[in-house]
Amino acid sequence: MGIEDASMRNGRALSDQWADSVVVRPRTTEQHITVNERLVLGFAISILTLIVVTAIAITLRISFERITLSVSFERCAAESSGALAANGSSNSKWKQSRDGNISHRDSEDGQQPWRHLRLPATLRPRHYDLRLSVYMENFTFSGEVNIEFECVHSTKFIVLHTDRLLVEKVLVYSDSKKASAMRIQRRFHYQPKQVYVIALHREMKPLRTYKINITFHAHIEHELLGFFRSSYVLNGERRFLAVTQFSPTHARKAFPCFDEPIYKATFRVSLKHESSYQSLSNMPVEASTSDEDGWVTNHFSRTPRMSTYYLAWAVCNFTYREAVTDNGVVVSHILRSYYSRTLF
Ligand SMILES: *[C@@H]1O[C@H](CO)[C@@H](O)[C@H](O)[C@H]1NC(C)=O
Ligand SMILES: *[C@@H]1O[C@H](CO)[C@@H](O)[C@H](O)[C@H]1NC(C)=O
Ligand SMILES: *[C@@H]1O[C@H](CO)[C@@H](O)[C@H](O)[C@H]1NC(C)=O
Ligand SMILES: *[C@@H]1O[C@H](CO)[C@@H](O)[C@H](O)[C@H]1NC(C)=O
Ligand SMILES: CC(=O)N[C@H]1CO[C@H](CO)[C@@H](O)[C@@H]1O
Repeated sequence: MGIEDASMRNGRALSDQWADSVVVRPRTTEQHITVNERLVLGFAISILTLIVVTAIAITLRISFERITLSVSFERCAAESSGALAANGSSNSKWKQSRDGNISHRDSEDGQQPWRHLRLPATLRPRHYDLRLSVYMENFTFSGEVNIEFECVHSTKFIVLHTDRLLVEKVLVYSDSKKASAMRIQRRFHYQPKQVYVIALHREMKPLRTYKINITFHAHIEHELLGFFRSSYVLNGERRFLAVTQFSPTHARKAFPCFDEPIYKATFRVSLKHESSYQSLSNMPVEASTSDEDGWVTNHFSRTPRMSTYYLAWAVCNFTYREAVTDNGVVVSHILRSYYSRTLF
């Protein structure tokens, strides 16, 4: 099956990435460092979990997608009720629609596509260019995403997922008129459905392609969802790493996106971070640039067409020396053996 082949390839690409970055960069200091095997296993397992969950998700595609979406929406509704309390009117409307008053909700949906459980099927993303700067010293990141999408049905609204992201700038371009940005009537975050809505002055037309540029920033939370941080102790020193867990619906916590499995697109990711850290993603590094101030930007090559929850990256501080355990077992070998047990 095509998709499963892709999943194999990606698993392999990721593990090759690991192997490369772990083995290729020897340190000059001959310090003998031992690694807590629990750390190594823990990290391996978190990456493994991602792979396994995505593999399951692909196998059970449609049903899984429906179940997890509704589960997560139920939970998010409960979580966001506090934030919503500030807005009496929208809160009561939202509750009404959740109570199963379908006719009431449907009559509103005509003009307000952001109230749907699913994204309106009016736009289809094709490619994402995602640039992130990761600040490990204060656990924040800022990013810019450029999404190329096709209009399927005429609409004035761009509705895409965001959660916990602070959106700054938004620019929309039509491919036919590259020079000027389209006028935006209003834009807002609609938390009950974890979407960001951009209402344009003029409708977008079917079969045309458009581009949207969004800049945003957010915290790297200490929680196993989205783009989150974790830590371990090495030689009595606490070290941090930041990794992703996007399955099933958490990519929206890392960048604005059409975060439903049916919206498959290609992704090009670049990660900027301090040079004491390394970064990994689904694909190999295509180019790497360093600034004089000790920051590195890794540009990863374009992924195959895939769903958002399949994207993964990590910013960590493993080096070759650290990767060798007491018994001389190399981290990449452990990772490899995990992959081979699950995937091959
Ligand atoms: C709350 O209501 C005000 C005015 O009615 C509106 O401007 C604002 O966007 C609403 N906020 C949310 C979160 O719905
Ligand atoms: C649904 O909403 C309509 C209009 O707001 C109301 O008249 C009706 O009683 C509601 N039905 C249920 C089952 O709540
Ligand atoms: C985090 O650090 C970066 C770089 O030092 C800075 O640009 C950013 O504003 C900081 N963010 C917060 C929330 O302090
Ligand atoms: C990364 O590891 C190196 C040694 O391998 C260490 O000197 C450096 O302080 C670490 N950086 C961070 C941010 O933990
Ligand atoms: C006009 C503008 O800001 N364009 C940017 C959109 O995003 C891409 C990639 O993130 C940038 O390369 C463009 O410069």
